[in-house]
Amino acid sequence: MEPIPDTSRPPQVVVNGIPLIKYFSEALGELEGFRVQPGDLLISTYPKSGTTWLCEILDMIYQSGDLEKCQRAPVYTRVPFLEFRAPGVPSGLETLKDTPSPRLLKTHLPLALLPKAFLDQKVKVIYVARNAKDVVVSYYHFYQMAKVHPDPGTWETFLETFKAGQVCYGSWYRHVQEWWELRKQQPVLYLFYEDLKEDPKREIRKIMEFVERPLSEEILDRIVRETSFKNMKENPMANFSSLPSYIMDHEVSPFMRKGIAGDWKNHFTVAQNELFDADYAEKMAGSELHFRTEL
Ligand code: PPS
Repeated sequence: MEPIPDTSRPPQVVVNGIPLIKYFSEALGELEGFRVQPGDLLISTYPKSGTTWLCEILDMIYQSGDLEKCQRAPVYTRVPFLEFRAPGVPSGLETLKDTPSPRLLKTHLPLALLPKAFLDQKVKVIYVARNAKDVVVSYYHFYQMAKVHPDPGTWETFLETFKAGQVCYGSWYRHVQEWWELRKQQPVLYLFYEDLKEDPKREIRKIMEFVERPLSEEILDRIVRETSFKNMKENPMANFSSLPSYIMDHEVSPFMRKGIAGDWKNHFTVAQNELFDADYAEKMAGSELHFRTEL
């Protein structure tokens, strides 16, 4: 068993009003002057919205469906996570030093904390959004297993913290809306987790078109198959099992947990659901965004 550094569950740190994992907040200084390269593609999401799924799909597209090449390293090395930092493992910026161009980059940062170069140089972005109810359930389990987060407390408390935008990365409501608005200024392909679940082939076609990498029907079918929840859950290069357990403890809750739309129904009480809907209606009033909470 690897030694467990005494670095577990540091309290979150607030930067420009946005709560963050303490270690990630320490990466922001160095990230500020981040230089983008021609051909960079940014994968942006609020946490627990299908990031890893999209990373795997994109790496498969970039490797023209070559399975062996996609096994070359864990997904967090193939697609560096910009603001990632944790004790005893390479940071996102360290990983980037060995990442060849054209690069796939991952972030959860809200626009206020995103390195300026991504906006100034209008880097192509693929954003995936997931309905808030499934996000908060997934996030609750993730807080329990990923010990870079503070203790989530009870489900009831966590739900309130989420609604108040006080979880790491702040308000879901703001995140999904501001990245939606960004479409007006730069190339952003805005996808929905529920659409990917409903018809992965249709959504992967959209992605291929956006990144201008057309592939054969046979390769497309292979990408759909290899990036299914079942296959990714069993794939050690996609399921985060290679991170030390003092960072992610899959025995508490696996990273690849359920991978469905509608699991929130197993967690929300009727009263919690009613209150959530009322608060949601206020926070999303006037938004063009419509989410499906079940399929
Ligand atoms: S993270 O830590 O924020 O980057 O997490 P993220 O990858 O965004 O989201 C994790 C949730 O996505 C589910 N997942 C998938 N669902 C369907 N199909 C595939 N292939 C897939 N891969 C990951 C994962 O199970 C997490 O959701 P929950 O609801 O917890 O199962």
